[in-house]
Amino acid sequence: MFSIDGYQVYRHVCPRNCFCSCGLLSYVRHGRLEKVAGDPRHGFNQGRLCAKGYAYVQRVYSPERVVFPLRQVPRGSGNWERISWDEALDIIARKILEIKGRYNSLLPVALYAHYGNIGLLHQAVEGFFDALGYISKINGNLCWSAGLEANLLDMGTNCQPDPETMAAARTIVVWGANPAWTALHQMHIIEAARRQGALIVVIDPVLTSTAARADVHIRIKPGGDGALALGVAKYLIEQDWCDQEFIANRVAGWDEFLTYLQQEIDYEKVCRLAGVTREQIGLLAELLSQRRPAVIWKGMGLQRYSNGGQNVRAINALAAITGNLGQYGGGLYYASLQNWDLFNYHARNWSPPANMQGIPAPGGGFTHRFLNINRTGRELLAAADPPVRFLWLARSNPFSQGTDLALMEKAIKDMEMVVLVDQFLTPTAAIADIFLPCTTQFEEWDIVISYWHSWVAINQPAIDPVGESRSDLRIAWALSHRLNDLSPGCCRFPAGGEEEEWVAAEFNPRVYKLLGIRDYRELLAGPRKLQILPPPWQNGPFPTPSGKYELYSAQAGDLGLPALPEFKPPLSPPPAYPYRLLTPHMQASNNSQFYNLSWLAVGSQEPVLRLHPEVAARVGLKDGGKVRVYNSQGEIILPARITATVPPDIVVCYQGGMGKAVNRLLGNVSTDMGSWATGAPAPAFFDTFVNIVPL
Ligand SMILES: Nc1nc2c(c(=O)[nH]1)N[C@H]1C(S)=C(S)[C@@H](COP(=O)(O)OP(=O)(O)OC[C@H]3O[C@@H](n4cnc5c(=O)[nH]c(N)nc54)[C@H](O)[C@@H]3O)O[C@H]1N2
Ligand SMILES: Nc1nc2c(c(=O)[nH]1)N[C@H]1C(S)=C(S)[C@@H](COP(=O)(O)OP(=O)(O)OC[C@H]3O[C@@H](n4cnc5c(=O)[nH]c(N)nc54)[C@H](O)[C@@H]3O)O[C@H]1N2
Ligand SMILES: [Mo]
Repeated sequence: MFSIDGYQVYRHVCPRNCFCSCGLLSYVRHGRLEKVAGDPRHGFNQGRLCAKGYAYVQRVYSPERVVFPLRQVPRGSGNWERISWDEALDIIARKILEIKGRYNSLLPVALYAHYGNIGLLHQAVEGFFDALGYISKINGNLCWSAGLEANLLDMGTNCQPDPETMAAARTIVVWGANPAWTALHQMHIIEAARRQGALIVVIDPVLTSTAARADVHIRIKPGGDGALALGVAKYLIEQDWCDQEFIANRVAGWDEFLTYLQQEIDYEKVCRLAGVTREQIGLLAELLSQRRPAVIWKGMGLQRYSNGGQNVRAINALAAITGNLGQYGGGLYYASLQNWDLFNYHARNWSPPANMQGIPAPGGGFTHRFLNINRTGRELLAAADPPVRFLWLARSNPFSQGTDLALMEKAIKDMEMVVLVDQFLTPTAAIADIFLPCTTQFEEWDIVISYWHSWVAINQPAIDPVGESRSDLRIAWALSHRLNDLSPGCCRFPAGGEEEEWVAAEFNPRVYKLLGIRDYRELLAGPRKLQILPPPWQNGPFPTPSGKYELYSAQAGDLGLPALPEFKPPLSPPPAYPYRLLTPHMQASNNSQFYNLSWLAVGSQEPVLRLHPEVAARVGLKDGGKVRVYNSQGEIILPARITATVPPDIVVCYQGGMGKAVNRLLGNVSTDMGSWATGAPAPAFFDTFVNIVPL
């Protein structure tokens, strides 16, 4: 904390699920947060913020923010009444214990925790339930599983070069990402590279803000990326543009890959499947091999398909065979989990009391019952002996963000108690009995580790909790306290403590060394960067079974996947639903968050259906006219926005709009990969088809 112009200024870090994990400064006067700015000492955001960051002030004091525990009677009625924390915790603890006694098991208790806050101390939610016993856990995630698994198969790890070194690239291929909206501060680095002569290629079916800033926009057919990548690989080989030394020393499966390309890939097929031209194939091959170092950034949009993992593997192959892997200024980007692995996870790592039983674990002992997040509804319904009777939701808003919603609603009808910890009455709140209000990052201690860059920043509370809100950690302590009062020894999670000590407990000597500090409190003077050198894959073996980059992966074969990055087409539209519906991430929101803030009124909160002028003419729609969007899952009504930025066979509705869950239209098609890396595949969100009629 320091003082300036009559303000007390505190350091924070944005805990949203976002590439940037920005350093923040809060300006506080008379105990009130008055403004938020970027932390100039944070090397990634360098004092800048996105609009959402500045709008935090409005979010903290929003009249819609819930700051007292509430009970809804009956569920779904909107009839919420204020209750005390003591009452709320007592009701919940008694219910958990009663269920445990009735079933002689905690498996009827389920946890759905996602990425609404990625701070390490928020993992106390998982820690608390692990300390209680073996429960039913919604497993996997809605986000990046297919891409993570593809990278693991090819390279054995999910790490990437320092994104600041992208500034030294001569070619940057942004493949299925929209950083102008979703990774704002990386855009500054891309622009810096461009000023020094880098060429920027964007591969996206939509003319996005990122594509509009590029030198080349390749308007790929959705899910056709693998075909394009394999066409480029074939061209590279024909031109003798591959890095033969890298291939000879560092790559496994080259011969099998060559045979596959020769036998299965021809340019005509590639052009048809990917919707590209031969010139575009040639240009991409030339840039990646002749204009190095070249970066390929695989976005998460690209892998939200039933063939998403395979497509990521085909793209990875291009970076390997052109020798861009491990080259300073080049390489592959997706996510950097090497930094996540460094910390202690003190808040998360707790184990149940002795003698607890659960699902028999393969190696002996017991484990949780895991339910696939992409099929939450049907897996909750199918869970029997014992059934699921209690659900705790934290950091998650499945009725806006998830899939399989009609069945999830049905499954919840049979539950005896649903508890939601959040800040707002989200669409998910409708199915909750008890709402527990949580604090924001201005009201709690925390530490956030980026999955993109290597800056580490701390979060120091600047204001008292608003109303009676409590952090996820404090809620876990208090519930453990109440449970242990009622049934001594039933939960091993601590019943109280100091948040700051829990921050300290996440650090270890290795992290301190990499940060160049001796104590976490030094972070209060400014964020630090983990010094992880050299860039990944420059030297040494890949942590794969062969020690090489695996074009041919026997592990993939063992998982029932093709061993090579073969192209498998995505789903095609059935006759009744001729339009593919894309629902990517929005500029002015973070998933379902921020939609309710008027400060972000950039004309984007209200979801609209974007469609091509030809489609509008075909169905007889005017700009702004209401359109019914439907399929066998359900329907929603949206205003139409007519725009040639989307192709004629695709309609686009950016995800996450409060109250108008476009996800009602999503079925439960899965990505091809994800179970091995994260426990479950992710939803293939973009393999969704609809029809539209004007109203
Ligand atoms: N159609 C479609 N759907 C998608 C996607 C898509 O591309 N298209 N993308 C998917 C992806 S990539 C993701 S990551 C998911 C995101 O899905 P979620 O992680 O569920 O979404 P969020 O809206 O980020 O956060 C959920 C809730 O966490 C709450 N929250 C914030 N801070 C805290 C806290 O400190 N404690 C607690 N307990 N709660 C807090 C927020 O208020 C919010 O209501 O959505 C997925 N859904
Ligand atoms: N402002 C903002 N920032 C965010 C988020 C947010 O909601 N809002 N969410 C955060 C989270 S949780 C995530 S996972 C990331 C996601 O951020 P991104 O990685 O950018 O992913 P998406 O927004 O899902 O999709 C990116 C692009 O992929 C394109 N696309 C769709 N299908 C295909 C295809 O078949 N091939 C190709 N090549 N492109 C395709 C879409 O048109 C879209 O422009 O952003 C994070 N940052
Ligand atoms: Mo995500």
